[in-house]
Amino acid sequence: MTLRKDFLWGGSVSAMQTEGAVAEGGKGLSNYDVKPVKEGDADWKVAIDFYHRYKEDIALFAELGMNVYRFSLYWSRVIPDGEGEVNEEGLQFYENVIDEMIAHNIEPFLCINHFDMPQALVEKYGGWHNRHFVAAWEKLVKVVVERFAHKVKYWIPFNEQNVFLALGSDLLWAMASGKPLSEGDILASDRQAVAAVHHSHLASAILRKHLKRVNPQAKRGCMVTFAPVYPRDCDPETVRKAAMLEEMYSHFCLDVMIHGEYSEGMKTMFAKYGCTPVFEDGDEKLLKENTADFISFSYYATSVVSKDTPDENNPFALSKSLLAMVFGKQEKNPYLEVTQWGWTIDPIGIRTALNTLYRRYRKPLIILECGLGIKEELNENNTVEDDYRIDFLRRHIEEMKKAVVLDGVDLRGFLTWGPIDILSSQGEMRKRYGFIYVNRTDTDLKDLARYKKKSFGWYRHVIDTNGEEL
Ligand code: BGP
Repeated sequence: MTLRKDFLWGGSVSAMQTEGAVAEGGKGLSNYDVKPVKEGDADWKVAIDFYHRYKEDIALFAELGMNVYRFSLYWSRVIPDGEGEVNEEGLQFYENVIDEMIAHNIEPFLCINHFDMPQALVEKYGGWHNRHFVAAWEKLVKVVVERFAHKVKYWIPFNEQNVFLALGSDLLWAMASGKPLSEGDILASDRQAVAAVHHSHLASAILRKHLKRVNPQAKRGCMVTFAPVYPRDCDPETVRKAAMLEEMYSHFCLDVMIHGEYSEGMKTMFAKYGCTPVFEDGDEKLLKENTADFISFSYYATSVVSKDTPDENNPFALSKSLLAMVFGKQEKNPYLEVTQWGWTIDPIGIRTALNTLYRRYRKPLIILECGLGIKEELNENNTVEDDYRIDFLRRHIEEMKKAVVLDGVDLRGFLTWGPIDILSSQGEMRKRYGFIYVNRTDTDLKDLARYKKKSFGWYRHVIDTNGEEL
């Protein structure tokens, strides 16, 4: 048994990490345009200039053999103030990109929202904790679905929807409130975070409802980041804590997207901490009737918890601390190496993740992000000998295949993060994931020329052989 013949091989990106042209084509201001830039990092103004170079980039993706490309929209390019007039020029840009992909036999995979928000909405309503966002979202979704539902087969509403609950992180700044949360009242913040996540569930269901209406054949998915949590030792208390963290971090969200309701455990937790989400008339039905057909997820690293992991009595604090644990500030796993950014390198974890998700939900899965972010420079032959990337991906794909062939997981695709070098989520150009090198640094735009790395030929061969030859 091998991978399906129609297996999806490709790459994922987001609008703000690639497009640039932030003040062109009628685009409105987004929260990223006003986000303070850290000393030494890039800003989002040019990114990799995909807005002007999409034809060249899509031709390269086709040469790489990709049959799917996952991208997102800048909300403020489609509706500059978030809820008013539609910007036809912006919509047309996305239509051109979609048509270009189709012309190259690349399936467009659309993520409506990847952490960006029109700044006008942020200033008016604060963020996703405010239900006004749901109404504005419905307008965006109607426009996009009516325009693209017959061209785009794969749809997800949000990138890493479970991260909405990760209070205190930079991401929440971008997603849930639009500005740094005030220190202090944990419960108030939790209430906001739960409200934001609840509104994101309603928004997801709204997307699926409109897709069903316009093109019932469209694949209606959901997306989370999934990180297996390992107990540091076999003390039952540590094991319990690890399981609870995984529950709080990922399953609380997937339960709603797949079953259309919160688990009993979450309802009890919400009640205990005074965070029960507010349901209006029709919400329950909306969630129940518009669940996801497939689960997609990002996989980068795994984490370790010990009995001493703080805040054991406050599950919300626990889930927040998970992000920090995954991304570097955690207990070391003595069995694993870490990247330059301190993320564990754990190929076996991808098999564990696939099994956990498939056994619990029995839905088709798509790995939507995976990859190695590393500092790189062009050599004198205008390439990068990135054997470490080949090794990283080879080991992950081997374990992924075991999940399919030996464990029977229904996996439909594997997309790497950043098939071309792009800005990192924090706005760093020095953290590169691509098979294609982009000639710019954090602070010097240079000529933005594209060069193939060694891994380009390797990934092309993997795709050509449908993962048989790694
Ligand atoms: C995910 C996000 C992406 C992305 C990726 C890699 O969490 O979906 O936006 O950038 O992680 O993270 P980073 O860019 O920080 O290395």
